[in-house]
Amino acid sequence: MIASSFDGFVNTILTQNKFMNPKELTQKSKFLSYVLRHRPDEIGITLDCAGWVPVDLLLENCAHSGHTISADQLSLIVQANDKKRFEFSADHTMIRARQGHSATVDLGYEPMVPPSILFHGTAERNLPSIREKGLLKGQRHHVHLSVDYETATKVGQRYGKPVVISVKAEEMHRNNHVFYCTGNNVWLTAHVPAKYLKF
Ligand code: HQG
Repeated sequence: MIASSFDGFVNTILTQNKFMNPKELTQKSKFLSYVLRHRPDEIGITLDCAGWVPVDLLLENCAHSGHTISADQLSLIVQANDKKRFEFSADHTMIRARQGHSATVDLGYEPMVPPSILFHGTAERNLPSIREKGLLKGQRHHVHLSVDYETATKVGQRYGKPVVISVKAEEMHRNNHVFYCTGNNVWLTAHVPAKYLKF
């Protein structure tokens, strides 16, 4: 995991409460990403059409599959997660991942007007194909775009030497491409044709 204020937050919690080790927290957070975005079936749960699952059921089934997470730990993961990957429903009884799914869900985001430029971080080796085909969503439901260069660099670093590509989002929007913004400021769109990219 990328070093961030997350680690600082966790260390504070540790010093105060001594109930959670940062490595364990990261492991549990990764496991939750896997289950809530990709494979809920692995622990015998089903996401509703908007990606939500009851918190009680999630914790019970995590425990049964050998990945015990307490309610306090879950709250900590949701609050402290560096990218705010998860969210609780208003009454705290349901939880979902905010984006990044390969499982079939409709997150219910409303179309929004994007900023004029967005950024996409990728690995250098992907450039020839991106120049030809534009940005493709691959396994996910959408192409993921960042609002700033730094975040896009971190995203690109996950796969190799990072390169940041600018996306002419406003122009795309004018030409009827639809954009969504998640609660954690990641912008989503179905496809970015190469003509809207600036390398
Ligand atoms: C690349 C993380 C070749 C694309 C991040 C990327 C993000 C192409 C990879 C979120 C291509 C897909 C999503 C083309 C796109 N030819 N390669 N035509 N079009 N690609 O992980 O955007 O930590 O599915 O550049 O922070 O990297 O999971 O998408 O390198 O917000 O919360 O294909 O996932 O968030 O990789 O990352 P991914 P992404 P989390």
